[in-house]
Amino acid sequence: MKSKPAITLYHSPGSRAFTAYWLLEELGVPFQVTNVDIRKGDQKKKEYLKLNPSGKVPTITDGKVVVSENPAICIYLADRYGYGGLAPKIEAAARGPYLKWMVYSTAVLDPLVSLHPKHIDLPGAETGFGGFDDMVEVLSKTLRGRKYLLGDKFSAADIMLGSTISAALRRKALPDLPVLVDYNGRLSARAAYHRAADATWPEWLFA
Ligand SMILES: N[C@@H](CCC(=O)N[C@@H](CS)C(=O)NCC(=O)O)C(=O)O
Repeated sequence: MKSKPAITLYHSPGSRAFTAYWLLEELGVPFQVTNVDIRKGDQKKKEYLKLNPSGKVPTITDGKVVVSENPAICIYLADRYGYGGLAPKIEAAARGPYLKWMVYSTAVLDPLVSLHPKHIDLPGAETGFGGFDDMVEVLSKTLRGRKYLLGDKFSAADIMLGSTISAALRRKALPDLPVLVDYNGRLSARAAYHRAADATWPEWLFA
């Protein structure tokens, strides 16, 4: 008899849970998916709030370990199942920028691409996440002439930051600059990205 995978991904179609799904596909570890339909309010049910009091997806459990917040999930999974591969080792020079981009993805990029399309552009110096144009400049400069965030080596930071860039480009929440479009093209050509997209992006979302 096959044993149940240790990892469960709490997931809703067409959501930020795509990021964790993509990483799990890249890592090639067995996992099971529990659907938490955010459009039906499942994320606010008592049982789920015990796992993630914020009432948001994704969350993962791995045995007794419970992790929510996408960058934390990515850091945890990549360290545990891809250490030295998708996660640079602690002593590697790449570990610093790796962690920086992980945090940047939801501390800076996510709020800016959520607010900018609503024409909410606060002065950069007044917020922790800074200005939209500065963020676009930082990303463009970083990715210019570079295959991935850390250079030639693809890492879990590309999954974390790249999935946010990918979704933002699709929603036209980021300008379609060649440097961003090309980067997104490299990421979305990956087989694991496709498997995650097929499993998690319903067609009605793009209708
Ligand atoms: N900061 C969270 C954001 C997660 C998030 O915004 N999830 C959305 C779906 S894309 C959600 O669960 N929304 C349902 C709700 O807030 O009721 C992370 O990085 O994991």
